[in-house]
Amino acid sequence: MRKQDVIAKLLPATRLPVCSVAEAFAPSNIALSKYWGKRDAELNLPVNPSLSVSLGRLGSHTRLSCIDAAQDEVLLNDQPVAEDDSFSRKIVSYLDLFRSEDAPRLRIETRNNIPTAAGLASSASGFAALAKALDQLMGFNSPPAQLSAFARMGSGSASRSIFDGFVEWQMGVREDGMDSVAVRLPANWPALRIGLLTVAAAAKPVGSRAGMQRTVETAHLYQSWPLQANTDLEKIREAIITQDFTLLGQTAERNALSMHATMIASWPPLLYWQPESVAAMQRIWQLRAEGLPLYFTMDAGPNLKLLFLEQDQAAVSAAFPDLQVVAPFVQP
Ligand code: 2P0
Repeated sequence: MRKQDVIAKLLPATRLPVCSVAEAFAPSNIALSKYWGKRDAELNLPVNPSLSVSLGRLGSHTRLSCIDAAQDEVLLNDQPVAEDDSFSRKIVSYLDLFRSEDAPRLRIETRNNIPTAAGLASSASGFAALAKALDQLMGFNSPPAQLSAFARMGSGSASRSIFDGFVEWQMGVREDGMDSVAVRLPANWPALRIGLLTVAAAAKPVGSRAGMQRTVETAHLYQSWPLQANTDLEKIREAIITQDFTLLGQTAERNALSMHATMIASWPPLLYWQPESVAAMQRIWQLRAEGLPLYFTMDAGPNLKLLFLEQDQAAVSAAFPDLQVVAPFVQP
């Protein structure tokens, strides 16, 4: 199904702004049980459910304002972005899904306070903030599940960035994807810490979208991924409910490495790691062997996200002095 057809069933035919300015924030998120592979590339419907933790105040802030101009204006971190840049084109075609042709053009100002070099997906928080701001501007008053589905149409992982805390993106079974939405889990974990370890800042050669498509199409190993992902998600959920950090860390680390195994088994091979990534993994395994409860997860890039508890923060920071530590459940 086309995005336009799904949206046409949910929103009025005439879609015009009800106010001239709207703004919203959405957090970045780190998946503990990953999304990798689509069953529908048009609607970003996943092959498997995933579970993430949102990063509190690290994320994207988006402001939309109506302007008297022939074209939309896109700014990223206060810098104008050219109309033909892929970033601008993605945003404008996303907006076009939700507005009438004669709706006023918009200035779209996005600010990310995510360390860009850390390899955190800004598309997740970016599309979630855009979906929220647009919903206000147009007066749609979408319930959270609908907002999550709208964000997903921009980028799959954005469905999770609509919410704070632990978030599960249910894969759904419907053709229109309206049951493929995220929900917040009713649990907090104030002692949980996430360390952003930047080992290489270079842009990744293959983006997530193309990478997951290549994996689905070429890696035989991918056949085992849905089972692994479903099993891991259940364990992560249990770990969160029982606050079992060992189960959380072990499962998240193995889930990430299993995902990377399917990437490596693609053709041409997809290896997102740098030598420094492997050195960091080995250091973590060494520290763990010495008794430090420290685990990691990784996404489609060379950097690591460390998982540990508040009580071990000094020991972890001593081993990784440049670590940026996030406390997802602690209000700053
Ligand atoms: C995740 N990633 O669960 C996984 C783990 C990367 C590795 O979600 O094509 O940018 O926009 O739906 O959401 C990154 O994929 O891809 C991602 P699209 P997206 O966090």
